[in-house]
Amino acid sequence: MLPPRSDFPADFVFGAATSAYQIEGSSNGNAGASHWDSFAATPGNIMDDSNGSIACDHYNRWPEDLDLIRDAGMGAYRFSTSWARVMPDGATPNPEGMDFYDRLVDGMLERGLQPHLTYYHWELPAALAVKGGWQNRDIAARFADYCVAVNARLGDRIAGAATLNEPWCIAWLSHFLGHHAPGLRDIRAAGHAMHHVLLAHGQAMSALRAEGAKNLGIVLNFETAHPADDTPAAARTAEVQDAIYNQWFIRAVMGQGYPEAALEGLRPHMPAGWEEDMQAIAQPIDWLGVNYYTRKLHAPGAGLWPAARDVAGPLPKTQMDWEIRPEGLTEFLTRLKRDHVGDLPIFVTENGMAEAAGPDVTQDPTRVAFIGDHLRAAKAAMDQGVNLRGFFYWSLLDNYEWGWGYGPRFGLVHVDYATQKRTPKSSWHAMRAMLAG
Ligand code: IFM
Repeated sequence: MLPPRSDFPADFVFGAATSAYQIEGSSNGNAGASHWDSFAATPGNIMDDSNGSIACDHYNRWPEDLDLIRDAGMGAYRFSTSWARVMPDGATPNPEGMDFYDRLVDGMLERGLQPHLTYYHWELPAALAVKGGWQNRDIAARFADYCVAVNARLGDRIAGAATLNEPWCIAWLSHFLGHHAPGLRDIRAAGHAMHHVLLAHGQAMSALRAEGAKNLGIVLNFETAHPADDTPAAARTAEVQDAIYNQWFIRAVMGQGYPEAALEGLRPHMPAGWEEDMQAIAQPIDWLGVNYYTRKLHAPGAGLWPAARDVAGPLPKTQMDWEIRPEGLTEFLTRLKRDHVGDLPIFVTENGMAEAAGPDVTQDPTRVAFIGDHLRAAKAAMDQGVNLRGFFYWSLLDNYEWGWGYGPRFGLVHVDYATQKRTPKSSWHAMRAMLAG
């Protein structure tokens, strides 16, 4: 059961989110190769050996997809531009790629949808990846140039823009844990990427401001880090994980410096002179995007820093075994207000769950309950004074779930990947009923 629309202010934004590589089909329209194409082509990286070359064929089917958002009664669409589509070699604009996003934004406006742009949701051009990608300091200037080029084409029509989606995934998950492109497990690579991703954010913010771009922010992901038991060692392990995941990025962006509990392991592996970049990183933002899904239980592991291992928790789980814990959303929103952003506008830019399709693909009762519980958790934070302005469900469509391939289904709308047929699920109907008020 979803809460009534009237629980939220009239100008509260309800929308759905997607990202380019996960839905467009990277083989469409002369996009350049990205590091996700090569990561997916490497044996053992993707559970079902799939890639994003076709995905949901959104490149060709976008009018139908935008209709689905409008027909659900939503007012906004959070989408991303693909760097590799817009600049196949990482630097030279591709008119065909720019034209696609131009049509897409016009299509949103024609349907009364606010376009909420994310500049980077992970498809780094392969040409930049081979030069070291996020390990190479030069990426910051390249990223700023890319943002300026996209802004020059779309900036007059978008409602707001985020530089990056989930820098924890871009840096830590991809360079330390090895689960995402480029698939590295190297602490020095991670230390460099953890810093350069933020430098890229800061330089892009400055460059976009110089162009007169408005309503700029960043989207960070937060995951509750609890100790697996009540020993001091487990508490310490969770504290380090919390620093890496939940504090590193927001503290740097807000000018609060990197957390010591993460620096203690990363300091020797940071790029030379990183301290001098902290001011360039801490550019004022107009809003913060919060992605929230789950919590993890952390226990001390054997071996080297950060010597942690995850322990399965007792709560109900999604198709990906992620614990469902709505109160974590209230906790993060109130914590962000208290410790980092004060009254800055916040959007929940992603929240959702993977639920396997049953014999009747339209039935997703667990997702309906999930959305209702998380909307109530968001409202609870607002009741405690959090300046929350909107909620975007992840995701509009079932899509390519990165290393998990096409198995997990996050969509309000089912996608039959063989036929590309879209079928709204009961969660889509529940959202529509709620928004119809
Ligand atoms: O699918 C991803 C998305 O690309 C980024 N945030 C989390 C989602 C679910 O894993």
